[in-house]
Amino acid sequence: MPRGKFITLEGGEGVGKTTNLAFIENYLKLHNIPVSVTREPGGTALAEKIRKLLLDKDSEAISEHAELLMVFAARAQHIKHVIEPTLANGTWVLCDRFTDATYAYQGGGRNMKNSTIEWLENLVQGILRPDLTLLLDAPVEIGLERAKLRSNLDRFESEKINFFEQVRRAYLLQAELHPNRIKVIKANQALIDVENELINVIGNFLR
Ligand code: T5A
Repeated sequence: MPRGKFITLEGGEGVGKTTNLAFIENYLKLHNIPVSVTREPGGTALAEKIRKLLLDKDSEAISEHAELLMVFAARAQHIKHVIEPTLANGTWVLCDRFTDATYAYQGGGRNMKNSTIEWLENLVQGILRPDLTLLLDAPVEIGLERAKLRSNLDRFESEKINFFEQVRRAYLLQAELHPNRIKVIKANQALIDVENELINVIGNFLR
């Protein structure tokens, strides 16, 4: 049984990841590809508990190092108990955020060194990297407006605008560093146009 492919969906707050996840899942299923959808931080019972702690805006101030280690602790659980067994079983994994989010939020947003993140990435993931990453990109104000309409703001969403500008820049830098893996999708257009761009990129990947 061939190993499944690992696809990740990335982008700043409110760019439409959750909205487009279901669309991508259906598109893959239409092509008879077995796919399992998951998310980060989260994906296992323990990792979901860590997610809750990370997003709680009423928690005590979380240090940058604690935040980084919590993200990777959740990821270690997720990889061992969900991602690796699913891929080994021949099922594709479609994940809402992965380590590019760490480079964007903890690296870009919190100014943690990329070399530190890379060290943890190698420790926790070994050789595991996504086969394809879809980066939804939109001006920060648009994503935040959408996020505000949707629900109460969490601990990350309560950050200042400069934080999100740094997150966006770090994401785009990741795309420049990994042009074969990371495909940038324009997210500030009508949903149907976002979907068409996704079909284009995923169609090329399937071929
Ligand atoms: N985090 C995560 C780290 O700091 N480090 C890490 O390593 C990882 C993995 C997780 C948080 O954790 C941080 C980053 C995050 O802050 P999350 O829930 O995964 O949080 O991320 P959010 O960005 O908060 O997710 P959201 O659900 O807010 O945003 P989405 O999923 O991008 O947006 P979505 O699909 O919910 O859409 C928002 C609204 O916009 C509308 C939708 O209908 C919805 O109402 N919309 C559109 N409207 C018009 N045109 C379009 N094209 C639209 N697309 C969507």
